[in-house]
Amino acid sequence: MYNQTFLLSSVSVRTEIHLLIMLLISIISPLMVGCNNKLDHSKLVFEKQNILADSSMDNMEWNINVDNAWARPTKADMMSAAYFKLENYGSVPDSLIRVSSNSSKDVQIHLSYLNDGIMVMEEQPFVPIQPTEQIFFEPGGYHIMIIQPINDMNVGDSISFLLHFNSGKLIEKTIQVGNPDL
Ligand SMILES: [Cu+2]
Repeated sequence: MYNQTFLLSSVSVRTEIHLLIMLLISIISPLMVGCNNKLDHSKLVFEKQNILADSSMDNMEWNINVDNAWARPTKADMMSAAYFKLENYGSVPDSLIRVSSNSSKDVQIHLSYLNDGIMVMEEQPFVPIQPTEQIFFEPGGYHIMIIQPINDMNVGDSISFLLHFNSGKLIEKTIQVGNPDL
């Protein structure tokens, strides 16, 4: 009888312990899952913030502008030139590597300079531009050579150019024919 009672109580104690463990597990499990979810969620938020930070940094870092653009009037098939100020407002260096236009069969980046008192010009494979730097494309210096315009370029006309940079960035710029300062 004593033994039986002991056994019974022992069983009941074990059952209680078992139930207690089950109860604890049932309480802890959702907490653990909740905790994991929270970790995953904050990780996702962190990754998302990083992506946002990266893309906003990209925008902040690369910021090159074309201002004061104009092109010299000419007749179809007669060479002309386009001028502008290139300015790097961003924090990364880049290089202008090509300029194209559907208004001319060929467009080249040139540099004019004095050689033994004679003005010569040479095609440039690229024009590097550092952060905060301004590069003036102007008569007697860098210019965009419009080799063979398809149509007459009259004052007031506009020509669309595409500036290709080494970074892969492109600037599309519509340039007015005629110097606004003249
Ligand atoms: Cu030239």
